[in-house]
Amino acid sequence: MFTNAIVRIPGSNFDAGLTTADFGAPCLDLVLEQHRLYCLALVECGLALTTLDADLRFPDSTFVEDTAILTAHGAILTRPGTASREGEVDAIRTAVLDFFPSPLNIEAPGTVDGGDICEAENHFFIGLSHRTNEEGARQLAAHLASLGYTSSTIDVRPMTTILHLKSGIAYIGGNTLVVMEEMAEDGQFRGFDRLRVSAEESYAANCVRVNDCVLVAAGFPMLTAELRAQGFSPLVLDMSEFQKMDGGLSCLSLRF
Ligand code: CIR
Repeated sequence: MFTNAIVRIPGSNFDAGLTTADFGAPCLDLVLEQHRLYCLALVECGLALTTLDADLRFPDSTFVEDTAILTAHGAILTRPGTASREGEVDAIRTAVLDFFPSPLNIEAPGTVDGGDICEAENHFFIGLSHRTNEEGARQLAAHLASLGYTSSTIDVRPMTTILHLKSGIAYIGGNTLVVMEEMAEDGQFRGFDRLRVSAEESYAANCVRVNDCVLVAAGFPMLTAELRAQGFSPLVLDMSEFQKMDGGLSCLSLRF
């Protein structure tokens, strides 16, 4: 069960963030409205929110997930793998300190984006990506081990359609992984029940279990129906404006 989440309001320069998507520029009014509804959904799921003001120094800073890994046993502040986002961590440290008195850190030359880290019970999958490098993964694995967790790496660099590991997988509890078709046969997932996401719905693989609900992006009816059929309770949210900036549901909050 999660009780809290940290979120950050998108800035007026949100459209100046990084993106590889070709869906056009985000509409700021819609960005703010979708973010408001996302926050409301977290509250409906029982979370108390720490809502940080927009930080115009960092256009991507609403994607707070990339800056920290918050676990039941302790926190790790990351070192994001792209220069324009490195400074976001200083800004998030204060909020994390309110809940975790002595967070661990990823140090240079290691880089880790939280979007590459998928927790499945007491095991963490660490994606090696164009953001999370081998040294970052090594430091993170050592930190996680010191907190009592196991971990393993998955190389997502050959997968050109995803930015982070969690763009393609989500652990939603009950030994169940939602996984995009391209990754579904990875040997590391063999012990899990797998809900496969077809190529045309692959954006929806980035869903998020929050207590009794699974947040799912709107516009992906097959996954939503499959979740329902498997006994999960999908809560559907429009993510169109965040998708334009390569963002998904998980990246908009740090849940703990
Ligand atoms: C970036 O490229 O860093 C942002 N525009 C999107 C980050 C998305 N984060 C995530 O999936 N965890």
